[in-house]
Amino acid sequence: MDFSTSNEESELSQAQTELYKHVYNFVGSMALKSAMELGIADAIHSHGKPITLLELATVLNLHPSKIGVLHRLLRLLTHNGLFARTTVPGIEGAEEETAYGLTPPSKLLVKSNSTCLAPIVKGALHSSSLDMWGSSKKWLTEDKEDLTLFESATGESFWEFLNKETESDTLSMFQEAMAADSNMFKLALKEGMHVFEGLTSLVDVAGGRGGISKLIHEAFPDIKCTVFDQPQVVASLSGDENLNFVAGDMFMSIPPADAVLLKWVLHDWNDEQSLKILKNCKEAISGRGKDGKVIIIEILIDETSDDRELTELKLKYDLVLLSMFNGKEREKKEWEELIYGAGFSSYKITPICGIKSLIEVFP
Ligand code: SAH
Ligand code: 2HI
Repeated sequence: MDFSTSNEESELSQAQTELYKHVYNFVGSMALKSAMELGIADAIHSHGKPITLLELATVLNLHPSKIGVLHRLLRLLTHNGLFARTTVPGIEGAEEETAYGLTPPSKLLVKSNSTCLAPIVKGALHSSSLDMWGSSKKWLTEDKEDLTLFESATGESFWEFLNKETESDTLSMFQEAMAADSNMFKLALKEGMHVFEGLTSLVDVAGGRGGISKLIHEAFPDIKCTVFDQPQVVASLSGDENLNFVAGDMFMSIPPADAVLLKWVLHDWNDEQSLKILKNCKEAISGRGKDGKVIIIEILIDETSDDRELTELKLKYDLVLLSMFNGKEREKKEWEELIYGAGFSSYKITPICGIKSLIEVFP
């Protein structure tokens, strides 16, 4: 009998493996979420060197019956590069033991580090980010225009949800995630200094708690920075002489300045809303004539220059923003349409931090 697999069979089983990889993508995300909640990266960091399974289980306060579970969780998380597996010498001449260390991505989970993205993991994988996906068929088949997937699933918009009295923890979670992302710009800002040179004032429109403005303020203490956001976000915040917080609605009007910064803002809004925001930005910088500018920090989808994995991440972001806000990540052509549509005359794109680009827009 011939047991060699036929072409048809091997194609079928390859297809099955390929499909299952997509099905179980979520397990990697959930294992990461568990690691973040347990504080595995913090424990390794405090230990100061790679930690053995038993030591880790002890400092994490795990029940002794769960040591095997921790081992299996770490087996996946080392396989996919989130943690590193090494060996340490055994105590008193005993055999060497397996130990777990940090890798570049898990160093970003250490809460005592100044660049920590744990708040992003927490928010992006929180039930308020995930549960709505169960309603996608209902959303796509119902005849309610403009409703977001989030609204279709919960009956309210994501902003309404965040701004409810009872959800102040969720609003904080969201704002902390945005601030954590902004903090990553420390190094990028140093390299992109020229963008801010010569400005006397800057408004950080929808700037949240002012994460990026604080960095700009440190680097350029003479620029008068204004963080402009919704009252419930900035009401309780205070800065100093050259860093102040102003409450308002960017769809109504934006305080005047030499330059406007929009970081991670336009992707929350559809084209019509984004045009309105950009036109208000143009008005805000009009006092400076041709020397004013709008600085946009956002994702640029670029399938020709980016590798497949980076594009995949950007396309995933696009669906996340679609589901939460009917927002979108944009390709160059779409950015151009918005920029010229709002009446600006030119723009310049520079890749900046991780997956984002910096787009300078001139009147
Ligand atoms: N730019 C910040 C925050 C991005 S999150 C950062 O990158 O860290 C988007 C922000 O838009 C939130 O802080 C939200 O409060 C703000 N926002 C939403 N609607 C707004 C409006 N109508 N006017 C001003 N800000 C608004
Ligand atoms: C916290 C963080 C995020 C979130 C929800 C949260 O939704 C994100 O980092 C993502 C997305 O996953 C996001 C990023 C920028 C933005 C909106 C959402 O303007 O509670």
